[in-house]
Amino acid sequence: MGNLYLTYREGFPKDLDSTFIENTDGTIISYGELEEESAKYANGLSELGLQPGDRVSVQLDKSHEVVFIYLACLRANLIFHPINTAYKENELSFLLNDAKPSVFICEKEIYENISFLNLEESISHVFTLNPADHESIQSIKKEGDHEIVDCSPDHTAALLYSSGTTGRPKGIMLTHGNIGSNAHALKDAWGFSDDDILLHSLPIYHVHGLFVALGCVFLSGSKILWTKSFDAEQAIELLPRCTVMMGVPTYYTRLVASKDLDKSCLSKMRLFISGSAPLLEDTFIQFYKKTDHHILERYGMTETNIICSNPLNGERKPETVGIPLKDILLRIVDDSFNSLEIGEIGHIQVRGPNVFNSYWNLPEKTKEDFTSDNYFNTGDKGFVDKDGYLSIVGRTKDMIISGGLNVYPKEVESLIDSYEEVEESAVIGLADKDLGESVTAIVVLNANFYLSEDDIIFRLKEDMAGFKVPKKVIFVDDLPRNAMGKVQKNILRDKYQ
Ligand code: MLC
Ligand code: AMP
Repeated sequence: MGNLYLTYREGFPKDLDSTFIENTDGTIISYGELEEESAKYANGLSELGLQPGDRVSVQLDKSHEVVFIYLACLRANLIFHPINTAYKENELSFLLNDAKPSVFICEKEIYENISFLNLEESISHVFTLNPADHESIQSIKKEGDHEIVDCSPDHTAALLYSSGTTGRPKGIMLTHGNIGSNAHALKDAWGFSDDDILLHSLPIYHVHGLFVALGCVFLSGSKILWTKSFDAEQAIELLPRCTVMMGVPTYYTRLVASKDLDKSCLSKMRLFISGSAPLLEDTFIQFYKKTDHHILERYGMTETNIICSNPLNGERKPETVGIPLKDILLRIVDDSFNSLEIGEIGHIQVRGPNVFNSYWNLPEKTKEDFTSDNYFNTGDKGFVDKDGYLSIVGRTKDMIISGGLNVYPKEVESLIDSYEEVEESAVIGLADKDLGESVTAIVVLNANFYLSEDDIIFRLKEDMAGFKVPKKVIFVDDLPRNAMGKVQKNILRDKYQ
């Protein structure tokens, strides 16, 4: 059987009373509860009439209950579709119209305003999570054993969206095999055991918090200290009880900036892992000075899960993301896809059991992103050194990573350009100490029109998730263009840095 739930369950501790999650209010969720609750939800979802392959879309604040629902979907071979809680109506509406879920579980505010979402087809079952609500997902739970649905490793387990250069989000279908094989590779690479206690402060609607972190824990039967979000002071209070932490680079820059971080609170810690965005050498060095720990940096993406990692034992080189994980092939190629030598910069392509098979309903786009010998074009550029360590030096995709979240300039530009006062705009990322890159809009106004920075930010916040909204707006008379008429963003970046 290729069902990912069974893969995970092999790692659960023998004693199912062992703690899986400890919440900050002290409540404990055991592995036994995880089994039982996920079975109850799976029974309930099946009784609603859902069939393997149907989507369950979830836009909920972080809670252990969402993990139960994720595992329930795996058990019943339904496709789990987590949605960023920051998404506004327009963004949510696009995703739901595209994914066409049979079940949508959301916060009460969205539930009560579902009619504003302009759904092309109504969703059969919409629930909240709060047991006090009339339509709570908790009400569908059914006691009793649940027979895990047989499926192949090629069945889709999860649908995660990432935007693209066109600004239109693409659904990425990750299979039971993709997620399971990567979880095994990571558990081994990072030496997870049932002695581990992971500080889990990441959101669980992305690969990092959902598959990377939870996968290592499930497969090793280890324990999680679970926080709603990342707060450096809270993390410093919890770290004395932890052995491993995972985070985006912003978590580490915030920890380094805190006067309370020192070696005395890290007596049990064995490993700090960073990913989702570049970790600056300065952060790596400052963190080591304060903690005696070399942060382990790794590289991944939604389409591929984790590709490369610095070693657990061995040299962790700053500004590299290490070597490919077990069974993953990586190559650096030129524009004509010829393989390049050590040290030469080119496009990063990957192949392996971790790589997704196709985009949701976008066969042409899938074809475009894979080579004839089935390597996936990551859209990242880099080189490999003599020891096989990969360094990422840029991207061919126009994308900004702010605090570990991707922002696609095209999406922000399209919205700004839709304002009648605006002639055109260019959105760029500028280096930022806290967020890595900070979204910045360069705007040309139409003659005789006026709009302030605050006006633009205020309007954008109405229609898009806050993390995409520029932190700064700069007004100019025109945008620099090359001979082909393309806006030269490198000139803008150099000028405004
Ligand atoms: C929140 N805000 C951000 C932001 N996060 N702005 C820019 N970039 C971000 N990442 C804005 C909000 O809109 C809000 O704006 C204000 O900041 C306060 O919100 P908050 O939620 O209180 O912010 P904060 O707690 O400081 O969050 C920052 C953060 C968080 C870095 C802790 O974004 C985070 O946890 N990021 C991790 C994302 C992640 O898991 N990425 C993994 C992707 S998977 P206002 O104006 O309304 O006040 C992947 C694959 C792989 O990439 O390799 O792992
Ligand atoms: P996402 O699609 O949200 O999963 O983002 C994946 C992208 O994040 C990759 O294609 C890289 O551009 C970037 N990324 C992830 N990890 C790292 C890292 N350690 N260093 C640099 N970039 C990274």
